[in-house]
Amino acid sequence: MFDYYEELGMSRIELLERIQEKVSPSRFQHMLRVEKTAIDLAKRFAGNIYSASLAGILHDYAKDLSDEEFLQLIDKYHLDPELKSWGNAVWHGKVGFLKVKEDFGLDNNEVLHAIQVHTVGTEEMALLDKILFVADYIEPGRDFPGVDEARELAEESLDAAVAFEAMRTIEYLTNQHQPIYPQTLETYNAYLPGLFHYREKLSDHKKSRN
Ligand code: DGI
Ligand code: FE
Ligand code: FE
Repeated sequence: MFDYYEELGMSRIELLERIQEKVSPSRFQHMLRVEKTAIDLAKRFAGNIYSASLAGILHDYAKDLSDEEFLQLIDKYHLDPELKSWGNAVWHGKVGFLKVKEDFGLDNNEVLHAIQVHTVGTEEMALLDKILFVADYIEPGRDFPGVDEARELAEESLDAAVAFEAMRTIEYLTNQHQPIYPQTLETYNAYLPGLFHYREKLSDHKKSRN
């Protein structure tokens, strides 16, 4: 773990204290687990460990803001007013990354972008975007049907894991009769071939062993 974050000009202890002031204890523990998982994925897929740490520890920083605060921030940051028709699930990433930027003076676009798209993904995800998106889904505290399959996919293929997560999220949201943010569908469409490709490779591999 890092003792000091140069870009923030603060120690890890100070950073953790600042985060704890803003989120519930259980949310804070989740953010620590996502950080650890993101670092593991960065090691596995040759990503930047420092960025994985920062993105992981900060990704849900805005999660406990009130709806009223988000609506004000959308105006303050001059974001598309259409965003106002969504809710916390979409806002804490799509608006929250700018709150991280403001509160910490963070200027690292790689990290900020990963936070921006950590819930809904996007068509063309950078390595760190995929690492955070998947780490958030598979961190060890998660327990829902399909999480073990997601963990297995993430051992081998980040693209396949991104597609699987987008697919399961869409299934879940439609079952709950919830609206799907269009960017979530774009992520699914863009990464689905990655899941097919991975599964074909896997079945070829099994055939060649038989
Ligand atoms: O913030 P976390 O709970 O750690 O995880 P997250 O940022 O991936 O958010 C997950 C929640 O967001 C989950 O309740 C489903 C919801 N969500 C994800 N994509 C969409 C969405 N909600 C709506 N309405 N539309 C989406 O496209
Ligand atoms: Fe989140
Ligand atoms: Fe999260």
